[in-house]
Amino acid sequence: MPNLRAPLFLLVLVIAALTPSTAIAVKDGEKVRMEDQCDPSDPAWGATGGCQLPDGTVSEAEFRVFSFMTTGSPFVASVIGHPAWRNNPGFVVLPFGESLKVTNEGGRGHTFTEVPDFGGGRVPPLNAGLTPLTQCATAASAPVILPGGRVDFSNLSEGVHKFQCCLHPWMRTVVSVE
Ligand SMILES: [Cu+2]
Repeated sequence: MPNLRAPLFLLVLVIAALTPSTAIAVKDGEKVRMEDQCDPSDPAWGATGGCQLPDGTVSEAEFRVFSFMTTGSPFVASVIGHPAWRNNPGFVVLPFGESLKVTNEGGRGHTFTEVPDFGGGRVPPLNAGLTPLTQCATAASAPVILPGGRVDFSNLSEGVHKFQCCLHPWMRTVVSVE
């Protein structure tokens, strides 16, 4: 069998080199989009501000199933909520000195909060066993970015920064400032 190690290694290098330009869709300089797919025709979203998307398809009941909130569903000791609730992309390489622009393109409120390590947010049923983070505890420490809202992080130090949503703690982005 031919030794594929060297060609595979080269392929990985090529993919790694291409990743920043292909994985990060930049619109008006934005780097991360917070997304969801709430269905605006479902009144169940109403209690906490409603759903402001024109065309989302996920009912609140479907969201609950993915978030292990349904009564009687088996508890799963990992935090994997509804996959449509996500930060896109989940990994960003940011040149030092460039600002990190984040937009909420979903129909629900989200936070984009820097944390020392990923953990639980401030909605206990969505934490799936994660310990709530103090950084997420209040609206003052982790303000909600409403649908259509933007936040801009400048002067990020070199190194790895972890950001998550304090409402949906599986919405995560790692920013590597280089
Ligand atoms: Cu969120």
